[in-house]
Formats: sequence, structure tokens, C-alpha cells
Amino acid sequence: MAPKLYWFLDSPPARAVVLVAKQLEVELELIEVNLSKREQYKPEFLKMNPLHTIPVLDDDGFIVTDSHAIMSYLVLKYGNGSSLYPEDVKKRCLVDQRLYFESGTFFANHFKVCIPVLYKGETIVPSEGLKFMIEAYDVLEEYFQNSNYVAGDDLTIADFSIWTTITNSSVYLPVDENKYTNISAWLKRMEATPNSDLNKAGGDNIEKRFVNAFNFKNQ
Ligand SMILES: N[C@@H](CCC(=O)N[C@@H](CS)C(=O)NCC(=O)O)C(=O)O
Repeated sequence: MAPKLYWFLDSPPARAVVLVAKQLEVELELIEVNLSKREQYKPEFLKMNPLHTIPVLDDDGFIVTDSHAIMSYLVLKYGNGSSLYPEDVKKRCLVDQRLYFESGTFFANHFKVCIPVLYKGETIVPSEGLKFMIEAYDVLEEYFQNSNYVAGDDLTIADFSIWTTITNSSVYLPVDENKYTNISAWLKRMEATPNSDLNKAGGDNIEKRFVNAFNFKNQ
């Protein structure tokens, strides 16, 4: 029985899990939780994840919440030693650090812009949130000083984690190719990976929702 994944296309962490599963050729049964309709508050979903967030994985009754935990679980359980979550202790440690950066800084800062606009009726990009997101881009740019990917020279789950989030944040903070040369080069590498269309489709949805929220493009 294929593991079930509760997800929503617009959500960066949910997309990251789907992209990693596709990369590993692990089949998932996808179950949509429509956040726009607040379906994450349904009692049966809250029973699995009281934190009311997607993605959630149900692997034959074993429930895993948080995209970072789900991605490493999928590689360890189904990846046959895949380098997406390397076995080498130091390499893996670097991947973990980048995942914590995504969770604690990059995605958290993105939320400071995204939540007010998408869910709280904000009609301009919150400048405080934008400042934090610029700082996050600055740090990410530095991470590429000696490597092609976010955690070294190989593609890892950390790349999918950050790529899906920056795809959404690019809607209100496009990546400036002159200022962020490393990020721009990495984005091209990521866009060349299989299933890149799925990530783009989620970003396109977010763009439409921003436009609907306050005619963002015409500001
Ligand atoms: N650190 C978590 C973040 C998950 C998260 O915040 N997901 C958002 C969608 S992008 C969500 O489900 N929000 C609904 C809510 O908080 O009620 C992860 O990586 O899975």
C-alpha cells in the first residue's frame, strides 16, 4: 500500500516532499488538504497533526509530520542509500543544518509576508517581513560560496526544501540575478530537474493569489 501524503500544491513544504518522493521513485497516494478552505482544521486531520499543518505522511499507520522529517524518513526507508540524504556524518550534518535554516529562518521569514497577505487581508507587502526575507536571501547566497547545491556539491533534500519556498517568495521578492548570482545559477540547476513543472505550478498558484489579494502586479 502506497504511503499517503496529505498535501496542497500551493504549499512549499508539501511540494518538497512530493518532489523528493518522485526523485526516489516512491509512489505516494496524494490527499489534498485545501488550506484556502481551512480543511486542516477538520477533526480527523487534527487527530493526526494537532499543529494543523501539511504535509503529513501516513505510512501504514505511522504518522510523520513536518516536511523535513518526512523527506529524511522517505530517503532512509525507501531510498536504498540515496545521496539525497547522505550517509556520511559530516555531509548529513550539513544537510540537517540547511534544513533547520529553511525551517527556522527561510520559511519562517517567508511566513511574515505570506500569511498577512494570503490569510489576514493585508493589502501591501509588509515591509518588516520583506526585510527579514532579504536577509534570508543574503544568507542563502553565501551558502553557495563553495558549492553548487545548498549543502555541498550534490543535490539533497535540502535543495528541494529551499527551492520550493523561494519559488513562492519570488512572487513578492524576485531573485535579482545581479545581486544573487549564486542563487540564480542554482535555480537554473533546480529548474532542470525532472518534475520542475510541479513546483512551478504551485508558485503560479501563489502568484494568482497575491494578484487577487491586492492586484499586486499593478502596484
Ligand atoms: N515546518 C513545517 C511547516 C508546515 C507549514 O507551516 N505548512 C503550512 C502550509 S505552507 C500549513 O499547513 N499551514 C496551515 C496552518 O498553519 O493552519 C514543515 O516543513 O512541514
